[in-house]
Amino acid sequence: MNASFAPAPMLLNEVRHDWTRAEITALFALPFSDLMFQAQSVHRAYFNPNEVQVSTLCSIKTGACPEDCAYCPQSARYDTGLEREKLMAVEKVIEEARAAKASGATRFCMGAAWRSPKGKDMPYVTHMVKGVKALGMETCMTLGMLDEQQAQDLADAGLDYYNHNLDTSPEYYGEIITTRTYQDRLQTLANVRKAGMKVCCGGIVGMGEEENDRAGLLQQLANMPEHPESVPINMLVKVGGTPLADQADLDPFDFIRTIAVARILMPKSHVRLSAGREQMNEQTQAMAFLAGANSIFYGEKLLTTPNPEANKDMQLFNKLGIKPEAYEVHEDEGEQEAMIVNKLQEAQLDSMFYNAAK
Ligand code: SAM
Ligand code: DTB
Ligand code: SF4
Repeated sequence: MNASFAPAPMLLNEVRHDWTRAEITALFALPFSDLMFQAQSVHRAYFNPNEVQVSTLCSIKTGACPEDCAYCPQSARYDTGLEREKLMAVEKVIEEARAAKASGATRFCMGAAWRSPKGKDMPYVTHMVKGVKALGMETCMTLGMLDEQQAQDLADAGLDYYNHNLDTSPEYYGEIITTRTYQDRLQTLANVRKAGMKVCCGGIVGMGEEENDRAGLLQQLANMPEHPESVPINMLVKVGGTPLADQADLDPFDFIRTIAVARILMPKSHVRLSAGREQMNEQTQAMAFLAGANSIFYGEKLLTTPNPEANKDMQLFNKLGIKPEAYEVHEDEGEQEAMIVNKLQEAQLDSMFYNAAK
């Protein structure tokens, strides 16, 4: 039999902002191989499929958050055993960023457990942005809701990205958060755009939502006037004490499908294989890269929960022939390239050592 199973050609160069729920649901319903083929075709039209961007997270203000996000270990409403901490000193944040750069990260993402920053916090966070940028890294922050002036102040300090997630579909949102509305989140995202920063916006899956909710989240993201440059897809990290601690696992194939559909809907965006990697095996992570994920959080901790060890990630990159993506507009690109090659070689040596010890 020699029938061809190539799907009908797609308009690969078209970036759309008018996706219907039915179109997105139809993508989710494709046979797995067909969905993966479409996602890979789109991915290869815009990106080198063997490059993955690496960011490191730093919790600059941990715990005691007044919001009630049902997934979050940092909400003051749930007893998760987390120690509350004050805002980290600017020098300490810069020191952490320096270490992240030395281990090969190109972007430093600073997160605070706030509903929104207070006036007194702004001078500290803008200094952090300036200090981290001076190291030659890209900067990202996630501090909760921002008004227009706060967004402008961060943009003026040189902040490259602001992360603010929609988390889930508008329909399911009320099951997860009651202390701020979907509209509040859209307003913050509009303020970030207006101030000229890049947007990092995605959500969490595995919170008991239905496939239609995952489609609804992606529809919201894909129909924004401009697609977020970065789209984190987090797998729920179940933390004891939170209302979602005993949530049933999402089937890994449903997770991969969400990544693939995000890739197809937002062809030019970096899709981030975000929280939840510590609980995933290498094969699931590799499949996420095949589905079009091209960014990860790198370093042993996310904000408060564990992430794979840096060396383990570099070993996985080596096995898959993946190279960390260099930061394009950077002056010392040569230095960065050398750092990345060095990290990959170190990981290779380590894995040889482990094999020898078997
Ligand atoms: N407090 C700020 C806010 O929520 O806007 C910023 C920090 S908050 C921790 C950043 C994002 O982390 C949340 O929007 C959520 O998507 C993600 N997140 C938090 N806890 C998580 C968990 N247990 N599993 C997966 N993602 C989580
Ligand atoms: C995002 O979408 N995921 C990151 C980042 N943006 C700030 C946070 C994940 C947090 C996972 C739970 C924790 O470590 O506290
Ligand atoms: Fe607070 Fe952010 Fe956690 Fe919600 S996700 S409880 S706003 S730290």
